[in-house]
Amino acid sequence: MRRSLLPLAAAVAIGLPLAACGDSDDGASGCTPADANVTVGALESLTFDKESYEADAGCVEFTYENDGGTSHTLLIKDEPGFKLSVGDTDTGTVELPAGTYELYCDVAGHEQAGMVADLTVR
Ligand SMILES: [Cu+2]
Repeated sequence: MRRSLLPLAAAVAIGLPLAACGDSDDGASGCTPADANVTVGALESLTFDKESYEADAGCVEFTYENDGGTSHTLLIKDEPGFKLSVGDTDTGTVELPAGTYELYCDVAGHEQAGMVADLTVR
């Protein structure tokens, strides 16, 4: 009897963390964007599609689009709760007060190659 319960326990143990991970990924910061959507493109030349981006203060939704076949990430310096990864496209929200921020890709070597951009939040 004991033995037959083990596979079920294992499935539950494996299944729950996966579900929790998916949930936290969807609602990364939990804020609901007004209509401040910033679209950032990752180019095969290891740069973003612009040198600077702008957003309205508050809950900012980012759409990250990959133009090539190399995997990229999108992070905001000093905002450790926010990270997007592509792939193809990814979206996420983050609460940002007015200020100046720096966007970057943390794939090894990409920031040094030029995957950095300014973000001005007004
Ligand atoms: Cu990159």
